[in-house]
This record gives sequence, C-alpha cells and structure tokens, in this order.
Amino acid sequence: MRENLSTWNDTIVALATAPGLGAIAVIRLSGPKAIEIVGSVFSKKSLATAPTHTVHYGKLIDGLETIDEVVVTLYRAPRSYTGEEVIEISCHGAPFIQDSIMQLMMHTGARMARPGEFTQRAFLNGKLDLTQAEAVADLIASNTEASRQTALYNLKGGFSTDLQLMREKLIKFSALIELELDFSQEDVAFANKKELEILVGQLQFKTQSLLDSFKLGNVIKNGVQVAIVGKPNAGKSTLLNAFLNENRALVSEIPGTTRDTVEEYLNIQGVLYKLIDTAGIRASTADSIEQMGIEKSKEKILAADIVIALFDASITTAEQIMEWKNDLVGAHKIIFVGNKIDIGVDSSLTLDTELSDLIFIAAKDKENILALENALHQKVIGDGIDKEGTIVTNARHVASLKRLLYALNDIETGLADNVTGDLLAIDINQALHYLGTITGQITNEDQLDFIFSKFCIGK
Ligand SMILES: Nc1nc2c(ncn2[C@@H]2O[C@H](COP(=O)(O)OP(=O)(O)OP(=O)(O)O)[C@@H](O)[C@H]2O)c(=O)[nH]1
Ligand SMILES: [Mg+2]
Repeated sequence: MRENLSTWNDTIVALATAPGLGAIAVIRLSGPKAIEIVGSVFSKKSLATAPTHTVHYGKLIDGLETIDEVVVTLYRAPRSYTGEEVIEISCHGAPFIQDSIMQLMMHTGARMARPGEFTQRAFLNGKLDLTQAEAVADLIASNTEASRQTALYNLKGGFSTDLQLMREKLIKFSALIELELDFSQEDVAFANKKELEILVGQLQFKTQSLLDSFKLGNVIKNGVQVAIVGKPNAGKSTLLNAFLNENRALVSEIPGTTRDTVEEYLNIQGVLYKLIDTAGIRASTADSIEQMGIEKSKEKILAADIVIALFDASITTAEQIMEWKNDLVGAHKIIFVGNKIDIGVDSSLTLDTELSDLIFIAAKDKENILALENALHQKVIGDGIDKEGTIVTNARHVASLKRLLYALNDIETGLADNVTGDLLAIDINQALHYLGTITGQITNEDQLDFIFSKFCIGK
C-alpha cells in the first residue's frame, strides 16, 4: 500500500469503453486535477467554473492541432462515481483518436489508471462497500480475464520470460542485501555489487527496447514512410499509381520524368503508409533540375522507415542487385522489387539463391501488388524494432516501463555512489514492483490490490 498512499492524490485516466473501433468512445479522468487538465486543452474556457453534472461541447486541442470534437461531462467531488472530480470525454471511436486523447491527457498531467483503480478509489472514498465493489468485479470478470490475457500475451513474446528471469535474480539480490542489513554490525557482504550492476544494465536495455517499440507503435499510427527508389524508368511512378489506383504521378518512357518527390497517404491492411515516389537516381546527369531531384531522393531514402528498391527485372542482373544491396546495407528495411515482369525476368535473378526474397511485379498491369503489400505489412508488424517481435502499444505498459526505467536508473546511481544497503534495497523493491506490474505478477500482497487487480482498466 506504500505506493497507493503516495499516489492517491493524483489524477488518473483510462478508456472507459471497450478498446477498438466504435462509433463513440468514452475516456474517463478522476482526481483533484481532472477538470484542470481537461480544461487546459479544451476550447471552451468555461469548464473551470462550470457547475457539477453539466455537459459541454467543444474541441480538444493539442498545441495548434485539433484532435477531436468531443462532449465533456463534468462531475465535481464528492458527487461522482469515485467521489473525486470526474470528467468523462465522449470522443469519436477511432482507436487513433482514443490514443491521441489518452496521450494528450498523460502529457497534461494525468496518469494511466491501473486496472480497477476507479472502483478502488470509489471504495476508499466510501462510495461503495467491498461487496459492492466485488460485485462489479464479478460482472466484468469474463471480459477482464480475456483482456488481461491478451495484454500479457502481447508482452510475452520472449521478453516476458527474460524479464521474469531477471526479476528472480533481482529478488535474490534484494534478499541478500536484506541479509546484509541484518548482519550490519559484522560488516559482511553477501551481495556481489558487480553482478547487480550487470543485471541492472541488462534490465535497462530490455526496458528501453520495449519503450522503443512503442515508438514503432506510434509510427504505425502516424504513417510508415515508404520511399520508392531506383533508377530512372524503373517504374516507380507507375508503382505509386498502382498502389493508389489512380494516375497520381506522371509516368513516361523518358528517363528522369519525376523531378520532385510525390507523397501520398494510403491505408494498407490497417496500417497507414506515406508513400514517397522519388526521382530516379543515376550517376550523372547534365540536367541541374534532375540533379536536385536526385539529391532530394537521397534525403528521402535516409528519412524513410522502409525503402522499396525498384528495378526493371527484364534488364537487371543478379550481380547488379547484389551491388545495390551492398550500397544500401544496414541503412534500412529494404524490399527489393523487380518490375516489368510482363516483358521478362533476367534469368540470373531467379537462379541466385541469395536473392530468394525478391518480389516480382508488373506495376503497369497492377500484377502482384498484393504480394508487395503483404511484404510491407510483414516489415512493419512482423519485424518490429525489437527482435523478439514485441510491440508495446498499450499506454499503461508504457507508463509502467517508464517507471521501471527510473527505478533502475536509481539503482544504477546508487551503486555508482556506493549508497548504503538499505537505500539500495528500497530502489530494488521499487524496480521489482514495476517489473511485477509488467509481467503480471502480483508483487503487492495487499488483499485490496488483489481484488482490484481483477478489474479492467477504466473500471
Ligand atoms: N512493360 C511494362 N512497362 C512498365 C511497367 N511499369 C512501368 N512501365 C513503363 O516504364 C516507363 C517508366 O515508368 P515510370 O513510372 O515513369 O518510371 P519511373 O521509375 O518513375 O521513372 P523516373 O521518374 O524517370 O525516375 C513508362 O513508360 C511505363 O509505362 C511494367 O510493369 N511493365
Ligand atoms: Mg517517376
């Protein structure tokens, strides 16, 4: 309960409706700053002085950008579900809108609620008795277990076992340090500080990788940048048009047609892409405008998340592709695509086993575009930043991971500063607690926490 006591006074936020696509979603905030937080990003300034049980229509604004038009319902303490100030934001149901609003609330000072935390607060504020609270838990139990499992499943891809293992080691250290404290008069050292340092380093690395994978999750939300690059006349503009199903970019048989980049957004299999058609790159051109286009293409290659390296399969040899591969190596996620298979495919390309991952298309006839779309999807979803394929998309996990990282950094500094065992033990316990919230173990034996952990977030 230590943590609860220190955090009871903060403002929590969670999605109250089921996650996923719906017509409308409700995001709920509870805590002393609920009205202030929402008021600071709401277009109607009257919120701060509005009476309890009132409904307000307006826009949620992040800097200059309007996120959504919403309806805000305001409850003042103690006349609310939790007994605290409560705001319910009804927004449009698109997951990315829900997520943007959640992020905005967290940037503005709210904290992601733990499962059951709304009801836990209601209980602690005398709004419900324990049997009532448990009845609520029962009601939602079927849902809860499933969504808890899903969340866990998401995090399990190899990482969870690693984290688990390290958690056990950390527990061992914490026990040894406690032992040291018991024997403090005797000046004995049970714990090997060097080993602890290494372990903490590993944990920091894992935690950071998981946090990085959330950035990938954000990339998925904001558009994965895909640059289509290759020699003049390879068919890059034709490919962009094939993706879009319209004649967006100028196509001609004259090499060097595309001078400036052409960019379009496209949703493929639920992922948003920003497709970028670039000027064909060739070694030398007398045309200064084409040269500027080429320079811009090179910039786009560097900035892109994924590069489609397009070539004319009818005239390109395996040797040329291998050379190109070496040029681009390590820089990006690259998909090599042979175009114009309706004319022919150079035999060296199909014979070379090292080139078995080539994709062959005929952009002009829109042939095999689906295979390319699948390959893009695979690069984004199946081959995330973190090698184990775990992508953290859940803002609650991000919150836990960030806290874990802070706790680990504290241990690291503590070790470097040679702090006393009892201080070290406090930091280790903090880290263990957050590790537990990530891997799903209940580190806090407190019965209340156990009961409320059975709830889903937002309840
Ligand atoms: N036969 C055949 N021709 C194609 C195919 N795709 C593109 N072409 C032709 O190839 C020529 C060049 O196409 P573009 O799409 O302009 O090529 P690009 O790579 O954008 O060229 P630059 O902008 O000059 O770098 C055009 O005449 C297209 O019609 C294809 O799949 N098969
Ligand atoms: Mg072009």
